Amino acid sequence: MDQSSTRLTPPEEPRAFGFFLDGAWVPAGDREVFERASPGHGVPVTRIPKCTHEDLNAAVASARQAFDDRRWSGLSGADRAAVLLKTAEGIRARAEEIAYWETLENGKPIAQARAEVGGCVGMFEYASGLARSLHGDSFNNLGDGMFGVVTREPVGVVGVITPWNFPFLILCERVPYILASGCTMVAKPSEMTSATTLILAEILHDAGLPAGVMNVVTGSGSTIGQALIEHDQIDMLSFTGSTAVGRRVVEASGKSNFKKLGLELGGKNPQIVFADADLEDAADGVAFGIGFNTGQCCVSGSRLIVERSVADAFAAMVAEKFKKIRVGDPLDEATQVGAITTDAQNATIMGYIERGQSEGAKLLYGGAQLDFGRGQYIAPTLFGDVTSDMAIAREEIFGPVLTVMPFDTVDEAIAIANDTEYGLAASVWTKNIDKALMVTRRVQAGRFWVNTTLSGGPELPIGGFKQSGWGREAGIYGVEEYTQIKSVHIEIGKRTPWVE
Ligand code: TXE
Repeated sequence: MDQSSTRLTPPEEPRAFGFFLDGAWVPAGDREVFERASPGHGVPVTRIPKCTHEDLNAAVASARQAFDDRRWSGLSGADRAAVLLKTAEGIRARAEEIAYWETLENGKPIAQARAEVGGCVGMFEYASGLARSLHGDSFNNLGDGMFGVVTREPVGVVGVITPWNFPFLILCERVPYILASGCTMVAKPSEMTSATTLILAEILHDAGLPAGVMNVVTGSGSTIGQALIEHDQIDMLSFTGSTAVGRRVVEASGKSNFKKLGLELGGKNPQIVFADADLEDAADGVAFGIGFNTGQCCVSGSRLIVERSVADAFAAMVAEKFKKIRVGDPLDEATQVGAITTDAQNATIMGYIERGQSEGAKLLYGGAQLDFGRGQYIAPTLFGDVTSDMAIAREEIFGPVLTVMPFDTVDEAIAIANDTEYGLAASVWTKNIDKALMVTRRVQAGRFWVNTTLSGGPELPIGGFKQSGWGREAGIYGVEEYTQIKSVHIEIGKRTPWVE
């Protein structure tokens, strides 16, 4: 990595990683290796081992042993907090390295990657407080003969499967909360973007996390991922990815040990814009909501639902914003929108753009690949004349493609917003408090934004309604997900005999 000049360049040679087992690196050895090319540059950047089933079993056994002997859950919250805080420092110290590899494997702009890493420091700092404040409850109202206590205990060994769109951020929305609760874990990142998960394992180790508390296995979803979701020594599984694989996770849990599940799946998220909104702000927010991370966010605002009286003018304002977005080399500081992360995703997005046109939608802006000589890029794309039966209006495209649908009444806006199997996120733009509250109450989504979009932080939980998932990550809610509750009944004084 050339850090001396302001313009970063891809590495000369791909960086070879091992995987992380029982507190130590295991080199790839004679295992097959997955070579990942940077989607922004088309050159190989990392080499990641394809773990075997034996590797996975060893990782699960290590996490199991570390949980069962209480080397982590038996510590005080203060001791766990100390490790999490030291990890936050470690991430800060290695922030530039993490952002660089994240950008190379994912294709997101380096400035964005840096900001995400900063956010992850905050996740660890916030979760360290939760390790100390996590508590149960007591019942002093059961009569003089009984005292009741409800304790929270860590669920056990947690499997964490993450996707390629936010490899480090999504991981850090889970790991500190899992560790704060006292659980141990086995993480499996996407085969496309494993580097920063492996780096985090090393940072945690250096911060004093006991061996075996966090293990990382690398490899494909269909082999190692599938074995992890079926594993009967995994007590809970946190899965983030497609709804199709989410369904397999539910089936695997039912067929194995009924492991507890946390699922964050797809979204087709509405942006509702009323004529009384600050339209300049709204146009900027809508462009950000679909342009950010090239629309490859589960919470991307991919459906613009706009009041008819301003619909055409507002679509023109959004198109104007699209025109000005700086798309290009992810390693360039000034880039706002980078490359499409995988070849398959690139083909999927271009397929939807073609389908939108063949189904009769009107292409208002974009719609084409951008040629920068290397890498794969798609222009932010805007479709008008969209009807609710079209695939581009219903299916998660996971790319920079925005559809516009007009509405006439508040009820109609809410009905269009809720006309989807998903319920991950939604935004409303209006200066009218009644409309804002009505829409916030009635639109089914786990995250809601009023006059903004895609904001977040460690305090507020993340998760979906309907087919967007189960459970919540982050905040106090996130740490509680990784606990189970025990009711303790304590008799006071002499027992009333059953047998006289
Ligand atoms: O996701 P997958 P993919 C959506 C998005 C995208 C599509 C496909 O629409 O176009 O999914 O992306 C692991 N058992 N989202 O193929 O396959 C896999 O290795 C266990 C939305 O990348 O769901 C990776 O670590 N694990 C989503 C993770 O699951 C399996 C974010 C996600 O991969 C597995 C990502 C199996 N059988 C994609 N198969 C969002 N909404 O945030 C795969 N995996």
